[in-house]
Formats: sequence, C-alpha cells, structure tokens
Amino acid sequence: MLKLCGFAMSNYYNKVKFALLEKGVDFEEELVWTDRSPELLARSPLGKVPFFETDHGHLCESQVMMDYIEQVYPQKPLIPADPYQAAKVRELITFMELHLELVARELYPEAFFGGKVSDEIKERTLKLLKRNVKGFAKLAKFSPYVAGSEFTMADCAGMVHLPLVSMASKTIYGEDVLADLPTRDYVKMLGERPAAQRVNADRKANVEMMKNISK
Ligand SMILES: N[C@@H](CCC(=O)N[C@@H](CS)C(=O)NCC(=O)O)C(=O)O
Repeated sequence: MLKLCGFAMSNYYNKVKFALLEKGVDFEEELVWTDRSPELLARSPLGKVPFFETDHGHLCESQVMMDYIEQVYPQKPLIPADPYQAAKVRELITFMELHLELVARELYPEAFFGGKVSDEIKERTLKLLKRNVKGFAKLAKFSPYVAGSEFTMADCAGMVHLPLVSMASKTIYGEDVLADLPTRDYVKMLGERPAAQRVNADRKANVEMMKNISK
C-alpha cells in the first residue's frame, strides 16, 4: 500500500495528505522526523518530508507526489482535464510555494521556533512578500476556490500554506501580508471539509507530541 512518510506538522506533508483523503486513496502513514540520519537520506535525498514509499520505490517533492497520485488514482480528479486550466492550477501552486511560502519560510525560525532572524532578512523578506502577494492576487480567484468554481489540488496547497504566510508576517511585522485577500474565509471554508478536519486534527496532535518530546 502507498505509504506517506513525514510528520503532520509539516505543511507540505499535509498538502499531499489532504489530496489523498479527498481522493479516497487507501494509504498508510509513517511518522518520520527530519533528523538528517543516513536512514532518512537513503529514503529522501535532501532529508526532507514528505516522501512516498511506493511499490516501485521512494518519491519525494510534494508536487511530484501530487502529480503521481493524480495519474495512479484518477478517481475524483483534483486537476482539470483541459491542459490550459490544469496549467493554471499548477501555476497557482508554484506561486504559493515558490513566491509566498518559501519566501515567508525565512521568518519561521523567529516566528515559530524561538530563534532570531536578522533585520536585513526581515527587510528583504517583507519587500519580496509584498511584491509577490500583488502578483498572487492577480491569479487567485477565491470564487470560492483559489482556482475558480472547482476544488483542485491548488486548494490542498492553499489551505496549508496561506495560514503560515499570514501567521509569520503577523508575528514578525505586526501585519498580515495577505490581509487584503479573503484568505481567512477561504481557509475557514476549506477547514469544513471532512478531509481537512482530519488533516487539522492530526496536525494538532502532532504539535502536542512535539511539545512533549521537547520537554
Ligand atoms: N519542496 C519540498 C519542500 C518540503 C519541505 O521543505 N519540508 C520541510 C518540512 S515542512 C522539511 O522537510 N524540512 C527539513 C529540512 O529542510 O531539512 C516539497 O514540496 O516537498
């Protein structure tokens, strides 16, 4: 059976898990922390999660994993059949990951993990985020889903990444860089889906587990 490896606090892990649950795919989960051990590096070349263990071997990078499950389990498609519309969905995912989440990630050490981020990084990140949010606003539809009237894999990404961008920017700058977009209502709407409820409940349990481990 397909095995999803990683931990439920990870937004990239949850993006894939959300898609698997929405599609009704049978899968197992294996709790794997990013400990940089040789065992992990043998399964995921950069020691990152999520990754899959499939009957054919390992597979990492969440978007590659999403495209893989879409092909192997075509039931309940999370991507439009039309090539241009499908590309627009992937464009949104790339935007959210490369131009929002990955940029905001610079802030996570201070925003979430009790570390410190230099003023220089904070300044550069704010500039980039403001510019990139404007670009994202031109693409995102929120009508009611991020790519339009249908739930797609872009929503699996939106639900897990956008709240982190908001939280990190609010904590560091006292300002949510996504405040002008309807992301709060959007994430709330997605959170009502049974698959999202399972993802969020498992994430909370994983946060508690992490707290107990670090005590
Ligand atoms: N591009 C990767 C990003 C995955 C990623 O950054 N995962 C984080 C957890 S949310 C991780 O494994 N961090 C540990 C590390 O980078 O060493 C994907 O889409 O799967």
